[in-house]
Amino acid sequence: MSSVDYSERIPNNVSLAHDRRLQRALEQWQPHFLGWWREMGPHGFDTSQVYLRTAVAVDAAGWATFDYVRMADYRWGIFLAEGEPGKAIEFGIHKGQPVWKEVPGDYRGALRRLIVTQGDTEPASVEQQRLLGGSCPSLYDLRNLFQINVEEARHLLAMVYLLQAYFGRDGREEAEELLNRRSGDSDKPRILGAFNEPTPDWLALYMFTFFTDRDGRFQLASLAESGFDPLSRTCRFMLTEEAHHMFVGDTGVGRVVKRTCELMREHDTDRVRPYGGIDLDLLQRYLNFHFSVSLDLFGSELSTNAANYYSMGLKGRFRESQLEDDHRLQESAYPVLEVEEGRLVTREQPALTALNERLRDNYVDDCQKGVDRWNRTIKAAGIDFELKLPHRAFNRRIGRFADLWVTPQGRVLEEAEWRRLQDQWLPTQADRELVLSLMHPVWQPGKFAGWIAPPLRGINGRPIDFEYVRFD
Ligand code: BYC
Ligand code: FE
Ligand code: FE
Repeated sequence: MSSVDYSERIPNNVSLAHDRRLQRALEQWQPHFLGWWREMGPHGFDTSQVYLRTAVAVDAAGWATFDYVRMADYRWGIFLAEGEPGKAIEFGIHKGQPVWKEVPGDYRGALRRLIVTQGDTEPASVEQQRLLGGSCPSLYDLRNLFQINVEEARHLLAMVYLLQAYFGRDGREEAEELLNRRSGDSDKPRILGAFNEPTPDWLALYMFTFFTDRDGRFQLASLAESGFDPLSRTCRFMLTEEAHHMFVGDTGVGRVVKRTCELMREHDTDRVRPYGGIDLDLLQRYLNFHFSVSLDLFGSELSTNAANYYSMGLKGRFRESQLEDDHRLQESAYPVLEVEEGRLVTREQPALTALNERLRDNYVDDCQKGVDRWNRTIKAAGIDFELKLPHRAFNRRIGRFADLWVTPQGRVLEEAEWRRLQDQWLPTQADRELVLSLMHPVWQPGKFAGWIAPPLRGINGRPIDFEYVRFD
């Protein structure tokens, strides 16, 4: 493997030391990035020592180095997964040609757009989670939050590297803009919808990392198939980090479910609010919200953008190389849910334009597995309740269902009727207040807030009562 130069300010395996132009661009950008991190990164923990995983190389030993790090001293690196000699483009009209080491001139705009959209989500999530440290349910959870935050900031750097190394002046301008937009800002919002929604509490964080980081997983996996080799290799390495983000969401929601079930059993009631718990109905409403806004992130069901990205060889399907077809899709069809005279029906559509929907299908299947795990916990507690993914047409803002008023069960209603019932389906003001009222920080090692169960095990083989964060 290529060696990592530790002597540099930015640990990397991209030969930064030998690229003066890129160095200069990054040296300009880096202070702005650090300014952004101070202003918009985790609030109030600059001097804390956090037991973090830092990537210092891309091999098994280097990508998961654990140690205490002062938040203010964190060093973000630029890493690409190892290249494969002789690699060919897997799909689209250039299938079989060698992968590109430079940006193909004709596709420059499309590629830049994909990279900017991906890059924009990373700092957005950090901004959304900025205040959560102050209400952590445990030091274990606090550490996991910061792990995610530093890695999302690294993902920003990963996209900025591509912009600065391969896109010249307009790439540098885009890199600056990534630091200028702000989640939820009315003048300069983040690009995609879900990244402008607030993440005001830890239940929202777990739902976000389960549902929205999982969109990240599927988008990154598609970009990892790219014929533009630097993008592919960057995304491959990002995916290794992404797994932990989804783990935090999966186990986070799972632990809330577990605690709720314990309280239900102990007090023989499904009304656990008086006992400091979060009821299953409320969990379902949070789930409905986060699932539906995350579905929007896949774009329109039929999209010529998606078709073009694929044909150009820029963005593939999930696990493209494992699929058995012609990898061009000019002739094939794919079933897509549509609206006809106010009814939902499935129709065959050209597979190329249906690629967003196909990726959304892969995503929904994966989400269902997590929901099944949570339901096993509920069942094991002897409780008759099932969490469910709402219908994919429910509460959508993007695509063909955006103008439709669909229930979580998939029934199309009139707007007024839907609005009358929406408090059953989406988090209410009272739900939000209840959850916020539970958000008191727990700072003692091994202690957990009363609304969430402890995890099964600690991080990196450490015990659950390990001092994951030290305060000065
Ligand atoms: N909100 O042709 P269409 C992650 C726009 S998450 C607002 O259907 P396309 C992470 C669209 O831009 C992964 N606007 O869309 C997770 C287009 O705009 P124009 C992020 C939206 O292009 C947690 C118009 O609507 N990565 O990493 O086929 C924490 C028509 O769109 C939305 C990527 O997204 C929306 N939800 O597909 C941290 C990968 N959806 O042309 C990080 C890169 C669509 O009218 N992005 N629009 O101005 C893409 O591949 C595509 O841009 C999309 C959209 C899949 C997002
Ligand atoms: Fe990310
Ligand atoms: Fe993530």
